[in-house]
Amino acid sequence: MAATDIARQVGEGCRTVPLAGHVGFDSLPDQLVNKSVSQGFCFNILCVGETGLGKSTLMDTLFNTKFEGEPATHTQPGVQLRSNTYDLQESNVGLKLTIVSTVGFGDQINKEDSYKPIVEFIDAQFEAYLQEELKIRRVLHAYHDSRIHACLYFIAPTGHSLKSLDLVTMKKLDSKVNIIPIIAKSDAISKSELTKFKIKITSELVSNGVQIYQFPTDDESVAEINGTMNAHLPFAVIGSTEELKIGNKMMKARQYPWGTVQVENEAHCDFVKLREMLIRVNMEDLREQTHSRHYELYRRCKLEEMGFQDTDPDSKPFSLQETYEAKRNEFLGELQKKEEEMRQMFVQRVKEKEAELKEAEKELHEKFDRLKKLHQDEKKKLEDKKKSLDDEVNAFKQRKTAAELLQSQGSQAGGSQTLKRDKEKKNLGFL
Ligand SMILES: Nc1nc2c(ncn2[C@@H]2O[C@H](COP(=O)(O)OP(=O)(O)OP(=O)(O)O)[C@@H](O)[C@H]2O)c(=O)[nH]1
Ligand SMILES: [Mg+2]
Repeated sequence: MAATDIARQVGEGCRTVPLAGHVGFDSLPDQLVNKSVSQGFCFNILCVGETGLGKSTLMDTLFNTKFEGEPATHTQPGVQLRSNTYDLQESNVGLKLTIVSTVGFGDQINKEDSYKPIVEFIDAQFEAYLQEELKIRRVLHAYHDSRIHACLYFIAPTGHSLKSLDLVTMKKLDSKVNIIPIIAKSDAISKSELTKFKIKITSELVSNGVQIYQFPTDDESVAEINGTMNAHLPFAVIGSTEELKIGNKMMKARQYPWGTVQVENEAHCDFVKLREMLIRVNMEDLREQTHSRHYELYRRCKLEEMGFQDTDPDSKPFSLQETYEAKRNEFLGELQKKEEEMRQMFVQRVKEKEAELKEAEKELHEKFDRLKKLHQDEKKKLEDKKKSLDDEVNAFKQRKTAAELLQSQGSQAGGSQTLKRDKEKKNLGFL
């Protein structure tokens, strides 16, 4: 059968055929569920908030367990991120949960760069996934996906307004991660103040163009609950792992000298709303949004940065291979240009060095000539001196011979004449 015939059959003219009996492909969704359950799931939460705002306590309360983690000091020189992964099991569903928490956030005098380590961390997880995706032999099903699915942004319960650090950080993160803002330690704020605080926060987020995560309303089954919950954002939460007996039930609560706050009481705080929205209703949507929106954006920017395009300047489709070849040619051209430049530079250097050496040789010759002349002058002077000394020696020898002659004559003439000889010696310069 020709290829065009096949296309016609599966395309517009595709017939609906009634089945005569049960075939079994209605079990496909079950197969999918079984496969997913056996593979397990992963969910990664990032908690961003100032030191001591109750991040660890809230995570412990949410997952009903005690995760390890030391409280941070307020003396950190910069912001860091601490990541821990846990394997959790509920019924027959396994969940690989990663909790990443900021350490030292908001503790520095200069908070200008506080958002950077967080952005870098999120990007690093995207980059790791992209690298895995680009591998020739990729094993994405076994890959531990560390991309952040939800960012719980802890707002201090000031009852006033958002701090500039909060606005700047959320603005930098909103295109990279699903931000769910929460008012931490909301037991510190009165009911009427809380209502005003929520309105203030929402209006500040809108006026600064910060996009927070909206629970999806396109799926009918959850549209109503999600729509209602969107209106409750930011959730005001309280965390506690302490269980107190209230009535005849043990409940998570915080006890104060004046009374008790129940974490799971919706009249006291929005903890239950957060748990429902984050875990029970929208966990899959958060994972999905991370992949289809935030990761997709990162991937697109990264590939464009690397020079890949889907279309050429005339809007014609441009395949990956064409892009690769164009890039390769561009690279080879640049390499050749660089090589030529280096060759030219090398020739120029050699010429300069040659000129330098010639100059040095000339200087050496001049120095040699000067020294030679100096040496000749010196030699001449010494020869003159030697000659005058030779003359002196000769004159001395002559005088000596004359004196010896006189002496021998004197000894013959007798001692009377000694005086006279002495006188003559003196005249000759011997006495
Ligand atoms: N009043 C009140 N106190 C809370 C709440 N949640 C936690 N705390 C207390 O706040 C203190 C700090 O809580 P942590 O959970 O360690 O805070 P953290 O944000 O993890 O702190 P670091 O990891 O050190 O940045 C502890 O004493 C908690 O008991 C809350 O909702 N309300
Ligand atoms: Mg902590």
